[in-house]
Amino acid sequence: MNEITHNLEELGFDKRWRDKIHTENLEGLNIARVTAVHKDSYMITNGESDVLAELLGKVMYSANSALDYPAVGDWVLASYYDHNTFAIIHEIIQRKTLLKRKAAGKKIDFQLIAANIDVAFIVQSLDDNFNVRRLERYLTMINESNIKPIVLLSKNDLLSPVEVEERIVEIKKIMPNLDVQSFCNTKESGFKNVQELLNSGITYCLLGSSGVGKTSLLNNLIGDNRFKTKQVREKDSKGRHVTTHRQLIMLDCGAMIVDTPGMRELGNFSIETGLKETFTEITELSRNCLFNDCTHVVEKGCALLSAVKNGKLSEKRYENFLKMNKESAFNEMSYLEKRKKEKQFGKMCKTIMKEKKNLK
Ligand SMILES: Nc1nc2c(ncn2[C@@H]2O[C@H](COP(=O)(O)OP(=O)(O)OP(=O)(O)O)[C@@H](O)[C@H]2O)c(=O)[nH]1
Ligand SMILES: [Mg+2]
Ligand SMILES: [Zn+2]
Repeated sequence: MNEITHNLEELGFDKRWRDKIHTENLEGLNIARVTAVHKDSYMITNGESDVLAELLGKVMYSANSALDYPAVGDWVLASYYDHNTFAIIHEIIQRKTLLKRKAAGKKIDFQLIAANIDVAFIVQSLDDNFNVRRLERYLTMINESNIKPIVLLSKNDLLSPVEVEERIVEIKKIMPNLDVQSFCNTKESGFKNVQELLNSGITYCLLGSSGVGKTSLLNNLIGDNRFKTKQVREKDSKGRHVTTHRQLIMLDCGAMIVDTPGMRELGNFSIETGLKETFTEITELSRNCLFNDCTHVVEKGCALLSAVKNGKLSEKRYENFLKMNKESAFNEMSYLEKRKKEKQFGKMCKTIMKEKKNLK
């Protein structure tokens, strides 16, 4: 097992991480961080070089859900082969934070976005992408995992300073403690405020719809057009995602940043904490509901309904809260149902195998 080298430290590894490792036999294993996730393979780094890696078969076969697979940003224990050109991931070190959403479409499972993120930048562009309800959705996902959210409103060159301020006030009015800033990728001084937010040893990630300028910002922070962004001329690529996979990048200032493909759909489940923290005033208000199990829809003495009625709570915010709550409960139920069926199926297989054995 390697020492906590300077290289690992630069990637954010410290004693607190080391203390999380409980594996007894560490012989031949190295600490590394996942920098990219492809379909069946990973890129990992020990701070010196990036190496292609695969997951140990045993880990794969004992996986219960998507949560058991490595995500970008994960710390792992890996064995290196072929002069350090290939590696096998043996174990994921317990995560500090995890960004996850419901997998797109009808599938009820988690999709991992990134692990061990300290600060998440929610990027919305100030043109028609600006949407407070969508922002609440992202915040719920981020708050679920103890990650600090910062809202970055991009393309502020497209609006007048007064209009930009109006948008910021609109957010601040309902979420006064949220850090909200605007920036622009097209002017050299336009993203200085974002640069100033970055600290070495901290891992950030860029989240937001396709086309809001996440990769343009990353390129600006690197100071080089290293990653592909949408070209204005590419009219036919409208709606297509330019960034196709998640990747962790080390910046010169020592900060690490994960760029992600734009998300069209942000389905949620298991978001109880996230909802509580995003909708703090609703959580507070609901304590005054007459019934403990108030669903806040029709009940007499519902504090939320009366707050909406007398204008103390925005109706749209209240509706978004209910919608996400309902959606999460529905997905949660389907997920548990699915797991139950899988378990029953597993049991059935075992019984059949046993009976077969007994017949022999
Ligand atoms: N006017 C203006 N255009 C911008 C700004 N930032 C990005 N753009 C343009 O917006 C388009 C999309 O930018 P990208 O950086 O590729 O967007 P993305 O968020 O990475 O998109 P995906 O990878 O698909 O998720 C490009 O044509 C950029 O030139 C900005 O601050 N102002
Ligand atoms: Mg991109
Ligand atoms: Zn109520």
